[in-house]
Amino acid sequence: MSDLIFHHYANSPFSEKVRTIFGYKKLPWKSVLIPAIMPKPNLTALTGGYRKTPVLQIGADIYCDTALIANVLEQIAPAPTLYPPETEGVARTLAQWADSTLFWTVIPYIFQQPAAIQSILGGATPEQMKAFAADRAGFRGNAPRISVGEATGSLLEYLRRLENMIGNGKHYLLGAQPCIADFSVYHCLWFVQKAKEVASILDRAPRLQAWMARMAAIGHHQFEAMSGEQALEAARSASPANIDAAFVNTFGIALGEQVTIAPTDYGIDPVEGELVMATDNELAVRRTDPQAGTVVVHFPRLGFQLKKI
Ligand SMILES: N[C@@H](CCC(=O)N[C@@H](CS)C(=O)NCC(=O)O)C(=O)O
Repeated sequence: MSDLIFHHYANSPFSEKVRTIFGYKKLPWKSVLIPAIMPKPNLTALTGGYRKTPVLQIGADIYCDTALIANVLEQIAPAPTLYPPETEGVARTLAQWADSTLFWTVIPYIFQQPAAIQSILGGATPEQMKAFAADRAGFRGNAPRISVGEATGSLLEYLRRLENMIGNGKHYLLGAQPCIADFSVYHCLWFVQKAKEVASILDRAPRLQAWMARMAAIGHHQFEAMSGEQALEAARSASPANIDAAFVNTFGIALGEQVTIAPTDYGIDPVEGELVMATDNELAVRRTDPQAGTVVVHFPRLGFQLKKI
């Protein structure tokens, strides 16, 4: 199997979701550390403009967004599954809620409390803090803007609901084993835990804390460092995988047309290329880049907008 090349940084919650999935599935991976703010020249050479963290690369195939990355890892290593059949629909829907609503409750809860910012951006100089704030101001796009009071109240209510899902011998959110929803909720609360000064809110949910310890114990499995240049070389020297998937055309745009694909929520930088794939839950474009060569960049359908150029 080709290397699983993972572009991420340590303090990124969505990266922690995927690192923990590597751990759960015992998949070895290559770790490419990327900057937390723009510019990210090696990454955007691969993606064609998508800048969010993390991104998974397999040779000349580039997978954006952790909802899709989780699907890809499930195909590579079906056991243990992230989607037990009896709860797949509810698990995917709960994961989608956590990756959007819970995440955008946790972010203002942490970043509107100056003491907490210190422990997340610990060691950053005032200039770096300023650069981070300026980067994220542009990045936020359509993400909800809520006050710290609203965020605290919502988080308390969400913690009560999540706490209610664990217990009576049920060790994970939807059953005896973790599913995709566990990984999506976990990365959000992991970020709260890291913001030590405001993490005591989690003490209100002791069963959930025990669940967090079980999730943390999964670990990240084995990984080796790789440089951004080596990752570009891996893309250049590979060809994108053959695409053999039914075309689901809900847009009236044909395969082979030039299109852009962009997130609809935040970090909405579009990626331009030739539409080569549209399935029930995945879109992909082929593009050629001076540094990365010809790559296929894949996105989930949900949360992304396709436009004909
Ligand atoms: N829907 C995306 C969300 C990813 C996301 O919001 N990542 C954050 C970091 S955890 C990000 O991109 N922050 C800005 C950056 O890293 O440039 C996914 O599931 O991958």
